[in-house]
Amino acid sequence: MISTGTEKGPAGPPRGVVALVGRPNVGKSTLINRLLGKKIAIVSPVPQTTRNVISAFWENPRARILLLDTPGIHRPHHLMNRRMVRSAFQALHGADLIAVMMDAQTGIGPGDRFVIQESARGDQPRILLINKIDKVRKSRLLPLIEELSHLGNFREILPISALDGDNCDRMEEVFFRHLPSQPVPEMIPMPTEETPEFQTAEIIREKILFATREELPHSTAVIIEKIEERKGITWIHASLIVERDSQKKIVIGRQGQKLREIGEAARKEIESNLGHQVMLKIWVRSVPDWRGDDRMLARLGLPSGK
Ligand SMILES: Nc1nc2c(ncn2[C@@H]2O[C@H](COP(=O)(O)OP(=O)(O)OP(=O)(O)O)[C@@H](O)[C@H]2O)c(=O)[nH]1
Ligand SMILES: [Mg+2]
Repeated sequence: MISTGTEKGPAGPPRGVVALVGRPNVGKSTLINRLLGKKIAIVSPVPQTTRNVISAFWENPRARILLLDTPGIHRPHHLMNRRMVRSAFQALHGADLIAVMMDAQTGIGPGDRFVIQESARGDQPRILLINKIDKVRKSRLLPLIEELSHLGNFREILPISALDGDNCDRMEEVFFRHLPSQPVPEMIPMPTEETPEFQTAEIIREKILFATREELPHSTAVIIEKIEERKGITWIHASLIVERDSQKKIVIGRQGQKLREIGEAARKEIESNLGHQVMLKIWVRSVPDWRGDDRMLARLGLPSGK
């Protein structure tokens, strides 16, 4: 555990925890990467891409903000999904400022209403980010903002595009305005993204999400068994977990082609992050119902409990 500051003292610059929450696929991870200016969270067109709360300090001269990216809030059908959603709620309830995000293109659905309602349980300030405005006409956006202004009692509503950066510079100001100006005595979990195992597993998982379709993205997980340095080369041994042998065949592909594609794409990105040669070995294992398996979920960094 680390502390974002327990010291007493004169009012300082704004500091605190900002949680980004919303339905799956609205663009939370895209935004956190943009704000930090580097990739800390994987992004894909597949809903439920993010499975863990991912945190990173957003340092700048005017504020010290811990940004939390969270799993998309959805109706869970597996123990894994229940834990994902619970961790998103924990992040939300522990935050000093809640940024609810929705997708301008899809408009307000029952999932958004649920998130808005749940985010209002505490007394923290909340802002609403309407994302993907690059995809909608102004004539559709204005009535949407009007409708939302009656819905959630938000301090501010900000239309943005996390993809092309439109209006994202204004977000800094919005965060500064609504964060407490006193140090916040808040204990938060150690940022998960800092471990090389987590980062590496996520990069591999991202490549799987792009290389597979239908049920497979949701039925796969990646576990890093070992990372070792030998003569200037990083050796990574990873297990790619699927649920059934039939899925094993798909992810390996004809003559191993699909798995080679996934491994190659992941290795290139890991090499570019590390700045040196990487050897990546991936074994595919089938673990029936791993999404309901307590030990597996613990290895994947999901919180314990029902
Ligand atoms: N056009 C457009 N697409 C966007 C924007 N922001 C995100 N996307 C796309 O939306 C998809 C989902 O983005 P993510 O950042 O993974 O969404 P998320 O909310 O983190 O999703 P989960 O992790 O599943 O909860 C990706 O294909 C992104 O490229 C945006 O501003 N405009
Ligand atoms: Mg995400």
